[in-house]
Amino acid sequence: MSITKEIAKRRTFAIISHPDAGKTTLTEKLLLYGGAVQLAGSVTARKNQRATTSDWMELEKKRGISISSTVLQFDYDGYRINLLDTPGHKDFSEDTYRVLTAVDSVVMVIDSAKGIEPQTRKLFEVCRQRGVPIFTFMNKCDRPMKNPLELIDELERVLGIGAFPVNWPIGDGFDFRGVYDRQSSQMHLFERTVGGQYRAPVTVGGINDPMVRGQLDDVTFNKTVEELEMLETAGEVFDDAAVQAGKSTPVFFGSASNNFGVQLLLDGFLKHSPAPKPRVMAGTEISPENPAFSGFIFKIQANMDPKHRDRIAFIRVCSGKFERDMTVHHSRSEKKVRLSSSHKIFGNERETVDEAYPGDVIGLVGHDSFGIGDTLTTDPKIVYKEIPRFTPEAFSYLHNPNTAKYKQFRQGLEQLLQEGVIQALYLRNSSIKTPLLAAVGPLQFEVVQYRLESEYGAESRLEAAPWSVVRWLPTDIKEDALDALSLPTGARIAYDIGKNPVVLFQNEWSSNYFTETNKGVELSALPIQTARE
Ligand SMILES: Nc1nc2c(ncn2[C@@H]2O[C@H](COP(=O)(O)OP(=O)(O)OP(=O)(O)O)[C@@H](O)[C@H]2O)c(=O)[nH]1
Ligand SMILES: [Mg+2]
Repeated sequence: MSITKEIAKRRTFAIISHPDAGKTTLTEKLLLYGGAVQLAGSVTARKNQRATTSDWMELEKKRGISISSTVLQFDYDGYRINLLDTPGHKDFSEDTYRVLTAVDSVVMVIDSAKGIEPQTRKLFEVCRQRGVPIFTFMNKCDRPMKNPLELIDELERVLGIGAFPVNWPIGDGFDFRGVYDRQSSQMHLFERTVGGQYRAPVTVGGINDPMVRGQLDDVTFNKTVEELEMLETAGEVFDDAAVQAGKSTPVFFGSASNNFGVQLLLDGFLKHSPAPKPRVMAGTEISPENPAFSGFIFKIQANMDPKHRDRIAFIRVCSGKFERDMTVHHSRSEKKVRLSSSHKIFGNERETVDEAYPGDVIGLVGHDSFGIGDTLTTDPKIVYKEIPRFTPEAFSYLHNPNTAKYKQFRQGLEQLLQEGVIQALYLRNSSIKTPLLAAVGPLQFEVVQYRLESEYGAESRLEAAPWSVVRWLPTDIKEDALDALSLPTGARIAYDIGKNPVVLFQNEWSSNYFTETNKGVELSALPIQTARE
């Protein structure tokens, strides 16, 4: 098959939203309908029920929330799908935002009882800035929900985007019966299955089909017909170009836990979502058909398989063809490396892969020098600069209470830092050996401690550090200029992982005071992206 055909069949997308809207549940159901699992697991798996493929980490199962993004590659209906489930909690947003750099479109999940929640709104903004096409799934229609017309209006009003309902809910809450597909003018009435483990049996028919009519009470039927008429009079048409440009979102209604509307979402999404497009690199476009292989690492995860205890670097292929054993240029080390251990990833399962094409996410094992953001390519002129970094807002020292386990502690922490689970800062002129951890949110500390213990057998103790604000100093500032700075009480100079100097402040006020007393020294609230030598 030609590379053009291979590219055309790739669909690489992330599922995003505010916590608890049902991303992981929907992911599992897409796997069920996509034929990648035979029996759907559940996020809150009880006895004799399996857990979801996506939330495979121990802590995720325990807490019932997603902590880390998951890659799932599978084939369905002629497509090769690379699906990425993301955590919704804002403390893990670094991971989620990195994933957004690696996908070509997103499915935004909304809890129909709640409408657009704050984290969804933030993620939406990032997608809009990147021009990523957005598909919307209005989930949990099996619960008392907001009026669907209001939900559509909310999308348009709050997000300032066009919204086109592709299907429409029939009833809601306990009386939620299914959805009306506006493209084929067919009613899809579903039956619930125990625990939603299997596909929901469905009856499909026209709106006046006696079989369909016989299954609906008058109130539900009349309400649906009325709403559909209102939509028709509004006269909006599905605008593919607007969807591709991220200016309009196709909206699907359903219930992930009950499997209602999942098939329609999957098929509708595949039909209208984009295949991999050119990537912009320093102002020039790199087409996926470019003969040079290129891609960038957007995620690193260690210990995914307790049997192997190794680390996987996830790379998104952007151009050319990947072949196992090929030799590529590694941007960070500027060295040539041979990629011999490449894998197709499905949750925490892996399988050797011999070739991959633009859009694919593959896992590379055995390269300790690979870091998040690195480019791998056969054309050293290609260097992607995609990965965003975040300003930490929580700071803590991490102590090792057990000197006998010093090695495990050091090793584990080093590994987790390389994964980007958390950031670290190094205080200037300090004799303290305890690392200062810097997080976007405090749940990250918990994950570090839990993983140190479960994956490296190392205990740890947190001690709150007195700062809450970090600001970057100009990168070209000299060491003696650092000595000359006038620091407010409690402020300290430190270095980030790229050796860029920062100032830690107790509060915003203190940082403003610094700006007034150190005229000409500009502080940046955003991390400096490049490393200083
Ligand atoms: N009633 C109802 N509950 C649902 C539905 N879909 C998901 N849930 C429940 O909502 C809760 C959260 O679901 P998850 O799939 O873990 O949500 P998530 O968006 O992945 O959450 P995070 O990854 O932690 O942000 C779970 O208890 C699900 O069983 C649905 O269609 N109806
Ligand atoms: Mg989840």
